[in-house]
Amino acid sequence: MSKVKMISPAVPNMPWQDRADAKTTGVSDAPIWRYSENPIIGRNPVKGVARIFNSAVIPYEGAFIGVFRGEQTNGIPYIYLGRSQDAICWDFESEKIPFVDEEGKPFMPMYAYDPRLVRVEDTYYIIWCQDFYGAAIGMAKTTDFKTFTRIENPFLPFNRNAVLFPRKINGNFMLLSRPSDSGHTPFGDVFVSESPDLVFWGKHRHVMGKGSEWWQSLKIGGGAAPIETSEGWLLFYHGVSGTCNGYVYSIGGAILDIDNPSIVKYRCENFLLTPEEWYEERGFVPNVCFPCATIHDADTGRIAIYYGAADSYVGLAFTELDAIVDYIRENSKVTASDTEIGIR
Ligand code: BMA
Repeated sequence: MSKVKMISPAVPNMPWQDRADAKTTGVSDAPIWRYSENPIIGRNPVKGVARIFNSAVIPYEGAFIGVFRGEQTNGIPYIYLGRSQDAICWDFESEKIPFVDEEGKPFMPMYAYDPRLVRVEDTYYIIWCQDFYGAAIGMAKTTDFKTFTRIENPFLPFNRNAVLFPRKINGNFMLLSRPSDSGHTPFGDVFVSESPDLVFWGKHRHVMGKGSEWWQSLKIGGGAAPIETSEGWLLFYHGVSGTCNGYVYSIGGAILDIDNPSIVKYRCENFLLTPEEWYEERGFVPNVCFPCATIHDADTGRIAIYYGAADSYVGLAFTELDAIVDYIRENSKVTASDTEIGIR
């Protein structure tokens, strides 16, 4: 039983491997380790799909379901549905998710990438990046994973990395996002916006900016849906370093205030995971660890982090709630722009 309480359902069948059994390399002393059988999804996983990465999974009806960024062989990314008994071996649908609009007519974005999957009350929401006269946030909902109804884009272009909170806060849906440009965006802070109905969005607040630490000094972006805990919202996000040889994406950790998540309580100055293994360092885009989801069990405090690796594979890493919260707190460095309410 952990000291810090996780406020979410128990998931006793979640994937897990003890640190002692995992193959852990480490420049990092963070309490996080990779699954020894990584990557869990290799190349050419579906006919016509060259790579799956940056994908999100969730417990569903005693097993697991997920939305996967599938880069087709023509180079255009779309979202594919996958199912799994153990959240490690995945079976994918051969066709991309057939969205419909609110009138039931087919809707297929020009492209769709980096999906997140979040349950709020009895509905599952998929949030991704799609074209809206430039890179913007797409959104859809489902209750049965058969009908996927597109909701209108929440924000103007350009924006990416939208992550919904798993419950309403003070009666409103809350969405993290990262305003951007329509290219490879050499800047970026995380903001939060709220909505009573997923149609009208406002009360935009700055959550946290790129850090002075070099691993996150170019830009940051929300990662997995925040995990509700007795210490606040535990957020795994990505931080980017702009080196002379390209961007390097690492995983960072922060804890946001439970009632007002624009306030950062703790933010770890060290990365938690950075590209070190072959599948993170070598691929379509080298040196990328890009978290998009966690599966976590309230009874044990175990957390499995799903991350895209080198824009080519999906990797799995594990941590425990008490240890990761302690590590983030012990190594926390927050700035005035982190701790303020985020309105100007
Ligand atoms: C970002 C996004 C991610 C990708 C990353 C590294 O801008 O497009 O999908 O993983 O770049 O290429």
